[in-house]
Amino acid sequence: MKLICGRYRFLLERPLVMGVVNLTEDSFSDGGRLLDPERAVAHARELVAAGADIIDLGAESTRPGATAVEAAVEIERLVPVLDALRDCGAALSVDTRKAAVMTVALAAGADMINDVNGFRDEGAIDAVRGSAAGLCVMHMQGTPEIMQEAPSYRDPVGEVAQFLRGRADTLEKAGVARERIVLDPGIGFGKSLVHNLQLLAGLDVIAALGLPVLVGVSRKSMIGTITGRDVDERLAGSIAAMLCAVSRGARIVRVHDVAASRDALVVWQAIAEAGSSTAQIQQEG
Ligand code: HH2
Repeated sequence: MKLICGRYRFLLERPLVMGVVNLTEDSFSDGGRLLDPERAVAHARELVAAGADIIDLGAESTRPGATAVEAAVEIERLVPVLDALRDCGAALSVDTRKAAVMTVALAAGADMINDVNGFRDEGAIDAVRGSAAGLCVMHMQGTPEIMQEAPSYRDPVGEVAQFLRGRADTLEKAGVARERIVLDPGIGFGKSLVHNLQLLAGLDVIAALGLPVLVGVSRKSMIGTITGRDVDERLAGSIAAMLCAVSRGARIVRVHDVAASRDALVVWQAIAEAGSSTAQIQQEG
C-alpha cells in the first residue's frame, strides 16, 4: 500500500505518526498555546525531532461547540507556519474544511489536506484535485456546532464505512488518484462513547476498503470518560486506544504526544514483525 502525499511517497510498512499542532485559541487540549507562529514552529520542530512523519496544522478548532473561524483568519495563521516549516523533514498537512484555505495551503507547500468534513464543502474537491497532495477524508455526523447533541446510527461501522467508500469514489471520479486518499472514521465527531468504541473495535471493516486508515484518539473525551482523567492526563489511555487501532489496520495515527506514541508503536511493530516471521517459519515447516 502506497500513499502519495505531496513531496512524499509513504510505503506504509509501519504506522506513520502525525503530530498535531493547533494554531487556535480554543482547541480542547492545546488551544491558545501555539497561536504565536514562532512557538508553533518550535513545537512542530520538536515533534519532528521526536519522530513525527507528518505535521498536522489546524487553524480552526473542530471540538464540539467550537467557534467557527473565517477563511482569512485560518490563512493568516497557517501561511507563515507553512513557510517556516517547509524543510522541517516531515510532510506538512493542513486540517481545514474550507476550499479557499485548501487552495492557499497547497500553494504554500502543504503536502496533505486533512478535511474533517470529507471534502463536502462547496469547491473543496476542485481545490485539491489538480494537486499531488494526500487527502484525508474524515467521517463526521452533523457539524462541530451540534454534532454531539444526539448522534444516532443503526450500524455505526457499516454506515461510516459506506460513507467513506462513497467519498473516496467521488474523489476518484473527480480525477484524484486512489494512492492519494486516506480514510478516517472521525472518532468523536458526531459519535457517542459506544459509537466510538464500536468504530475502533470494527476498524478492520474500514481498513478492508483497501485505502490507508488514519485514526485520531489522542486525549479525546472518550479517553477521559473511560478513565476519569483530565485532558493532560490521558496519555496512557490514548496509547492503549492507538495500539488497538493499529492492530485493526490503522496506518496513520494522529497524536499530540509524539515521542511516547512513537515508542509504543515501535514496540508494537517489533512484536507484529516477530509474529509474522514465526507464522512464516511454521508455514514453511
Ligand atoms: N480530530 C481532531 C481534529 N482533526 N482530523 C482527523 N483526520 N482525525 C481526527 O480524529 C481529528 C482531526 C480533534 O482534535 P484536536 O485537533 O486536538 O482538537 P481541536 O479540534 O479542538 O483543535
